Amino acid sequence: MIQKRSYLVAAIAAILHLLPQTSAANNSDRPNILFIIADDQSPFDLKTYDPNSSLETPTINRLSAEGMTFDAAHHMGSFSGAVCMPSRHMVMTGRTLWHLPKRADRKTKKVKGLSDDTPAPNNTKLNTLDATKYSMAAIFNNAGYDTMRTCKNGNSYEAANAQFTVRQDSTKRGGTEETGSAWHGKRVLEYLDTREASNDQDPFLIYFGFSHPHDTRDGTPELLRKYGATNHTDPNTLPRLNPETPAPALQTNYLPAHPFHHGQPGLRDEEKVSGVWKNRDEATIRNELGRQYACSENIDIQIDSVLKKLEAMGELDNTYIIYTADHGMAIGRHGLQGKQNLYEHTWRVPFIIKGTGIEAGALLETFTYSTFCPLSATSPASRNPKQSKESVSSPYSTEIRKLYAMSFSAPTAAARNPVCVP
Ligand SMILES: [Ca+2]
Repeated sequence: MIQKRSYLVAAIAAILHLLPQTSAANNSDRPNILFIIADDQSPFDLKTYDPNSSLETPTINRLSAEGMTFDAAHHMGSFSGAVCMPSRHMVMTGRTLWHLPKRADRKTKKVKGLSDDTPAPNNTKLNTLDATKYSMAAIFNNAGYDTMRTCKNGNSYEAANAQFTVRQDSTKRGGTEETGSAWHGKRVLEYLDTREASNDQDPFLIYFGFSHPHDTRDGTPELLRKYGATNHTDPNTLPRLNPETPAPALQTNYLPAHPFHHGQPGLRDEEKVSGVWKNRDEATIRNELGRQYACSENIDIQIDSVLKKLEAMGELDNTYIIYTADHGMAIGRHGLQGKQNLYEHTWRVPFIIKGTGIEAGALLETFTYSTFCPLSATSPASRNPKQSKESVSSPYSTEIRKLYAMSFSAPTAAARNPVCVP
């Protein structure tokens, strides 16, 4: 299953080392960061990763053409069916799955008597972490950045989320401007308007998160029409495909059922997603793909609005833009529906970065995990001393590890736990 190798970790380091460090630059020289994260999106939905996809995302395509596309970014799996949770912890901390703060330590309070410098392999109380110091927004705050976040609520790392100085979180999975992705886009635009009005010259980190295309995939009427889909709500009937507006074709790896049980009886994503439930027939899957694409194109539209605003402000060229998702998604591939499996469509993620010093159109086949590295905010040592030589994807690593491991809570679908790659 895993064939890509981490030959090019050093290349990531080279990209990041192009960026100015805190002590050497004044605010006007320091780049802004726009970190965009979708919820539940397979990279193969995007033309960037599958040219045969019918999803139209011209803005994301342009980011890829003008920036660097990672062709083998993965999330590390999960200890439970809530894949979002560990993924977003990893994003917020730069830590691997093995070093995430355990459930009891997800608050800012540290475990008594346990040092942040205690090496993780010998630390039986894995893993304390002070989110007020060692999480994304905290690091950027301490480096003099203004930090803003919009995203869904829940299934995330609350102590880290709380470090953003401006926060507009709400779960928006509806099919209107107010209830869907446009809501998140408007929060970012408002924030930029405020900065513009006050002539704020501090660099910014914006965490631009979306609640879609995670189900329920209620697209806007016009985008649903475009992708031949309806917001199907009746579990007792199947959606009807409109022959005049074809829904997306089934994927080449679609199956009407998984060849063996996926390992988690009653799993929500495989049995309870509105519009799909346990159905795996062609009409259901193609309709759901149409809904997924409608939601994803809406995300692309919101990103375009924000990039246009940055351009109008004269900030676009000084902004690093990262596009990713917390994990992938099946939607019929291999007869599965959810994110709790270890196929490439699900544990790979889109990962694109654009900005000064990054070669346009570059493709990086590096095997990496999509942890977000704090560009320019501070030194890696002060960022997180425990992690600096342990992360397989760390751009600061000086050597490539010979063993990768990832996990899932059940022998779901494709592989057993753990998967090791020599
Ligand atoms: Ca998710």
